[in-house]
Amino acid sequence: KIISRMAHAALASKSDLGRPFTVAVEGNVGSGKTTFLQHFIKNNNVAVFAEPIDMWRNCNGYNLLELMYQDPKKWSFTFQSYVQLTMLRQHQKKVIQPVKLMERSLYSARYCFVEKLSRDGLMPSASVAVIDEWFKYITKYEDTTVDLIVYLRTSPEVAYERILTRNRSEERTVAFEYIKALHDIHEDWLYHKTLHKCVAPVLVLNANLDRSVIEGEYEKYEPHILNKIP
Ligand code: DGT
Repeated sequence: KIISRMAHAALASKSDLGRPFTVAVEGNVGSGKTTFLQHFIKNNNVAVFAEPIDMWRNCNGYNLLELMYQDPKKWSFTFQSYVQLTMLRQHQKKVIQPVKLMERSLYSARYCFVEKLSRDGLMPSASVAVIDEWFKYITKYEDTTVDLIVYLRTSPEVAYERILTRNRSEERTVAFEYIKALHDIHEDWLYHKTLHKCVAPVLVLNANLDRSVIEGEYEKYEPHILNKIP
């Protein structure tokens, strides 16, 4: 019994030391997650994982992101299945740094994007059920722990303006109504906390600020983000 207790304690301390403080950066499409991540790239204590969008654009030669926007009824299940796999891989990546910063997570894929597709009737409930079974299995048996969510909070107008300016080819058909609805879902999940489970404490940042001042805002909250607040 004593040995088993010691083994248990050793395991517990290993996981305390071995798991990085994991931060998921969330926010609407166009909220500035990429700019936020760039701010931390030069920090040696932080492992930064950008969203696997290049993989979505080339899955064995198929641009799934484009297919999803072109014909969501036909392709959204395929796309979300692949998003779920690529996000799982991000969660699983081992790092040597004490802090792991991820752009989005398994959670926003399910709680924001699948949610929206489901509400719009673009993903049939049988497909949502299959995504959900995978989601439950993965989050039960894999370590997908998030310690902090940074919510880059924008107005839908600002997010939409940034999408128009960056002019990503797959997003040319995105309408303001879609961005507004996604905004409301993010708000209900991370701000009002009325939708789905909030898997970690949420740090809300004003991401409407202009690029020239936003760096200062990020610096102000850096100790929280890097788990330096006792
Ligand atoms: P940023 O830097 O805040 O402007 O970030 P974005 O807009 O580059 O990144 P994100 O994740 O908000 O959106 C990437 C594209 O993928 C966007 O067109 C929305 C689309 N998308 C559709 N379904 C999903 C999903 O389940 N997860 C993610 N992440 N993106 C999805």
